[in-house]
Amino acid sequence: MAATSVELKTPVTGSFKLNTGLFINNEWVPAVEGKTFEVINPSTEEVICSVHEATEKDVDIAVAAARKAFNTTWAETTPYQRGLYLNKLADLVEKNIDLLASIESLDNGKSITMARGDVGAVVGCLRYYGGWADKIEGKTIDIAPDMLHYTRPEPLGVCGQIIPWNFPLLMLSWKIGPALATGNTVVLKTAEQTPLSALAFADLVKEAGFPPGVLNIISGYGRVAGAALSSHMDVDKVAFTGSTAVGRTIMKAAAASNLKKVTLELGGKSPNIVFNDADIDAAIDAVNFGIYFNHGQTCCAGSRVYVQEGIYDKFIAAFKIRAEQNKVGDPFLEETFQGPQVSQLQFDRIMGYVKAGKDEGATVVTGGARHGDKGFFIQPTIFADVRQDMKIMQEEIFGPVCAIAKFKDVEEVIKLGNDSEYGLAAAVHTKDLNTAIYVSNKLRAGTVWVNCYNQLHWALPFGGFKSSGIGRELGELALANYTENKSVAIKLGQTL
Ligand code: TXE
Repeated sequence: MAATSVELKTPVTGSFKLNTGLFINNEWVPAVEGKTFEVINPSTEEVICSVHEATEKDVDIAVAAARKAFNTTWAETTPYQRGLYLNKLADLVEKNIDLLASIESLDNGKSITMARGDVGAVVGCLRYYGGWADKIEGKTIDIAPDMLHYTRPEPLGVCGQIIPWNFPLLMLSWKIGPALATGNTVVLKTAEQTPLSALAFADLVKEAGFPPGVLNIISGYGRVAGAALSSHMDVDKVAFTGSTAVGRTIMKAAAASNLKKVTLELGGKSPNIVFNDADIDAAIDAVNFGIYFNHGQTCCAGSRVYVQEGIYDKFIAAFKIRAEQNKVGDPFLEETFQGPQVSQLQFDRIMGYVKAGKDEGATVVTGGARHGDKGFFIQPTIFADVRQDMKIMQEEIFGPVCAIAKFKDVEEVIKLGNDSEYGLAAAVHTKDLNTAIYVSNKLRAGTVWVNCYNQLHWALPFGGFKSSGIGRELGELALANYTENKSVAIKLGQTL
């Protein structure tokens, strides 16, 4: 049988032990079929370790554990106590910030400073939803004098949660926070590219005192464990973040099985619009952060940049200088801004888009090649004079590749901005309040930033219009995606 733990080392933490089994019922168990898979360090292309791979049988066991907890211990836990557990977990995450951030840098390749930022946001998210746990209220509705009507928001039951590799721990917190606060139990499957930080996190779940089975975390492949979760007859909801193609598959599986509830947070191709009157230095910082943050592996990346004609040439010249200053390299160096892409597959996909941009005749302003000769590093790349019909303007690249085009006026840029199957995010840079509000209102996107970019917060709902998804995560709105309303009507005046 494969070992269920491994000794790892990072420059920040030194050596530490990591459990590599499946976390079910607060225990580390091996996968039933004994399968494992290798986890690759994207900075070196070397194997970090192997972890246990959940297959259908393991998903059944995890779902049964979650169901039992839902019907027993978790049902008997008061909302206040649920909040305390989430707060305790947040405290433990905060205490272990260096460990968790280092594992993220090792496995995902994001810079250690960014990874610490992610873990800080995990803490905030868990505390936020811990705060909500005892504030989830129904209504009394006055309908008739001889009746009492009230509503109860009740938990859905067992939630399957499938997360991607771009923000492994942060996506986990967005998913489990509202689910656990509202009294659900969870089976969460991490992305096969980045299972490690969630394994370290699972130890903290146990330490925080959650009853066994409330939160189960499994490593595994999408087409095996992910498919088993989304088609499971005893899973009441599936929450997914990932590609639009897989989102469609999950929805079909939900429909074909037990019509489980579905929330989806999918791809994007977000427009980032810069008007002539914008503060150009601030706009360049925002455009730079909008596309290159997390190596462009952000669903809301500002990957389509539209610059008004009066400042177009000046903007491109200044943005080139700014993008070339981004420090690309070893994620464990404090000054690094951009690490490697997550995998060979993602690297190849992105380089394919870079080639398509060149082939279709867009102008390479900077970058356009790999960085170094080892690891999945790509130079921050800017394409200018990109036509609206080019592949790099239409499709999600999910890498450090920015496509820029010129526009004349407000109405034209609204049309261009909305010319996408996606509608996750958008941004407007201008000093004119009227332009800012008018354009924000007209853009079909779940989030619009004005004079900033990527300003996410656990209290602010996030999600997509059009093919960018269904439902909202974060904020109070996420709670509704984890509860069912029950209406109770009581006839009064009778002896019970
Ligand atoms: O995503 P997948 P991939 C986009 C981005 C990227 C592209 C492909 O454009 O280039 O998707 O990335 C699980 N049933 N985003 O291939 O496959 C899988 O195991 C159930 C946007 O990595 O969607 C993983 O846990 N689950 C994005 C998760 O889905 C399945 C984040 C995401 O993997 C499954 C990531 C199946 N049949 C990629 N197949 C965002 N919105 O932030 C896979 N999975």
